[in-house]
Amino acid sequence: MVSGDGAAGLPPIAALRRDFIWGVSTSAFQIEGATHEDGRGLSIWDMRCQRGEISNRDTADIACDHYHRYPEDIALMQQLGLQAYRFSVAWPRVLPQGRGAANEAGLAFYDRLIDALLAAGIEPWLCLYHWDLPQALEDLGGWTARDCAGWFADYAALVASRYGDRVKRFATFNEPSIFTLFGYGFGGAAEGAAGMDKMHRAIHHVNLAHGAAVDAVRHHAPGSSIGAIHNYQACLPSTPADTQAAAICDAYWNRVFPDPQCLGSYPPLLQAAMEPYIQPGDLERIKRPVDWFGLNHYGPKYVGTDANSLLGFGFGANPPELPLTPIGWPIDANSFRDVLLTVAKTYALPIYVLENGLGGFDKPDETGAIVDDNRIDYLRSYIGALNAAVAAGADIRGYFVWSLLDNFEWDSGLGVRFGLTYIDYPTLKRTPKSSFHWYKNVIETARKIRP
Ligand code: IFM
Repeated sequence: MVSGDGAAGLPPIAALRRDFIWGVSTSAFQIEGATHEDGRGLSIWDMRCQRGEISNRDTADIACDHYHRYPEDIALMQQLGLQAYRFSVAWPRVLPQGRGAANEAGLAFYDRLIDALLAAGIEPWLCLYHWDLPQALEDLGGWTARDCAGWFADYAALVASRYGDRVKRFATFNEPSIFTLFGYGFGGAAEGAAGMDKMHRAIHHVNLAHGAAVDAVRHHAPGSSIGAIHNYQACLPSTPADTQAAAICDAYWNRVFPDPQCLGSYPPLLQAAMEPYIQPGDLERIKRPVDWFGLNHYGPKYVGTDANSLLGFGFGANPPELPLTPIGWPIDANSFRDVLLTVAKTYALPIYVLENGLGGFDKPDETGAIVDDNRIDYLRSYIGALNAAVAAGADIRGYFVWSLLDNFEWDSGLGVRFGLTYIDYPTLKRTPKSSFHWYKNVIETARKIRP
């Protein structure tokens, strides 16, 4: 155990393990840029950008230009004193058509990245899928096609056999519930048209893909530590009349992936909806042994009944007393503590918090400094809640801030900023924000007081 309570402005960390891992997370499409370089294929998000469906008609063609500037970004990670860095591999960069011939130039980029991380003493955590499905596969039905599970397993095998000598932490999917819910349920994302049949199919095929990828990674990268990353937030009724809507939201948002993956069954509320897609042996194919539970958390969701939504629910009013982030997300660190305890109890796996952070509209002040005290306050209270969950018995082994850099925030484009580092998009200059220096201090303190 370490003791950091009382340090000025720092969160309580006394309950954390000695080997607790401090990190940051990013994803390929959001930071890499170079979307047309070195043989990369197109993804469904390139197409959404090309269709002009992103706020301000932004694209991720350059984003943070991490593809070229990764040495500078690793220097920032070193400055932070990070132990680990979670990134994703862009499937269309290494397999431009999603399957078939691999792209050596794309594979070589991740060799360079991984080697540079290891040389800097930072452990690479590799996520296979952070939403950038190759468009060539979308043309064949994407996640609504059962074959997509096999395409994903082949891709996982390629990645694990290429990097498994150096990478020991693999995640299959980042937030599968978010891209299936928003892609097919609400119908407002890159996966295409909405429809309940499409959504349930996609959910089941992503679950099958997860199970197949776990097996592929175990086989090609023996000894590696494998998990999936779930966006898990309390789904609460906006009014007493919304209780059922909130329960359905909880089943889709929080449970429809981890339940079959870790417990071997779909949540009871969705059992009937999922039944038509389940073939004999599928639940065994999905529930493959994993080593940890990756948890992304931002704040509770208040849910309202909505007869006009395919799903029967939408987002309702937040309680007026709850503070909001600049982009309107509720801030409630106690809810984070409760979610951590629920996940620890339900799935009985070691937990790594692999995303947590605050989205805003940060701007440099007249001196050029980016003072984001609101982000520091948020992170401090959430790390404190994590410490409280550990003290109450949850096995939590690491915490990763979203994100190292401001980046392409999906439909919101480049306008919404989650970074510890400010990106001036016209020049691509990186400037650490106040929160960067604060997080560095948290990590330094935690590591110093370890015996
Ligand atoms: O930017 C996203 C990330 O890609 C997935 N989790 C939530 C973040 C903030 O919206």
